[in-house]
Amino acid sequence: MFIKALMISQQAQAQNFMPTEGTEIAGRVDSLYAFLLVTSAIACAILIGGMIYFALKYKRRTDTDKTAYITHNTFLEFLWSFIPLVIFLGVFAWGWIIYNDMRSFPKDALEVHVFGRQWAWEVQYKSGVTSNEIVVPVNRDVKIILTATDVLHSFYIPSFRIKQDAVPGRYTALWFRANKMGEFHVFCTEYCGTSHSGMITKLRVVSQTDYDKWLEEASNFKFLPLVDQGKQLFTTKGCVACHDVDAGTVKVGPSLHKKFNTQELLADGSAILVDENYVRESILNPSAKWVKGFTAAMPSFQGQLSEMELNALIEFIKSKAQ
Ligand code: HEC
Ligand SMILES: [Cu+2]
Repeated sequence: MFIKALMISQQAQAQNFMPTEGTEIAGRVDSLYAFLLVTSAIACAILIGGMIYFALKYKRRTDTDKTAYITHNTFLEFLWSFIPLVIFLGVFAWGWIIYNDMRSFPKDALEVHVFGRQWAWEVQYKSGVTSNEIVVPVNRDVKIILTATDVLHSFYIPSFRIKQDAVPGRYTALWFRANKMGEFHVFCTEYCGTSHSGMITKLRVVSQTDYDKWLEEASNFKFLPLVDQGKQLFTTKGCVACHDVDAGTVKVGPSLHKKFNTQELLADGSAILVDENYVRESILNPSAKWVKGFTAAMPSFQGQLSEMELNALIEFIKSKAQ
């Protein structure tokens, strides 16, 4: 049965029934899952099949037809209790072993910090590099240290079959060892507000050399022109979930395309020039002035952006004025 479960899990893989197995543990989770599926299917067939068979076989055919008077059968009852008990205990042990391996953190893992915020994942490397995608080397233990800056989020990599809550005010962690190169999805699986479904990040598994190269390039970030820094921040800080900058479309917040240096209509009927100070205030204290037709959906970024980052964001919004 174990072999069969394994075969089914491999077939499911081949037919894209399940997401790619990106780690060794993912394969073990799938085997257990396939085993549960197969034993459930067999139990279902025996139960429902047996019921239909006996219903037909012992159907009352004439008025005088009488069913034999049977109260119980100790041996049968023992069997149908004992066999499931053995299976359940087996499943428990099997699951426990996998779970234990998932939760035992390897020593010398590459540690990466990840913050959940409404509505983006922000990644911070030990070298100081921040990023909005997670890049890790293949065949290396990686430990993700999680926290959240506003509400509960949950960090989920379907291809690795691992998931962990990100809780404001404390650290949680998970680990994995990717054995396939490629791009994988990271989802938020704890409903966290309007754009929860857009809280998606890429996890890229690359070779050690590509990883070193990427890290070095990312380290040169502070030498990027302000506009380019702002552009990256606009994604990392999650602005992009609520603000369009290229097409003039309205998302949760107003489009910032061709917005700088124009007059903005406010909810109280007055108008204001969109200049550096207005943008700054909009970011740090969004409720100070409400744009007409919008709700107070924007979180305050007070304390979450350095002065340099603010400048970069403002320059980026400015660059979209043309
Ligand atoms: C949760 C959605 C959301 C996020 C995230 C968000 N904003 Fe906003 N933003 C809004 C909404 C809604 C408004 C309009 C209401 C108001 O004025 O507070 C707004 C207003 C603004 C304004 C004023 C725009 C205008 O037309 O006058 C600016 C500038 C701005 N946001 C910049 C940013 C930047 C920069 C970030 C990222 C650091 C950001 N926002 C993140 C929703 C968001
Ligand atoms: Cu979330």
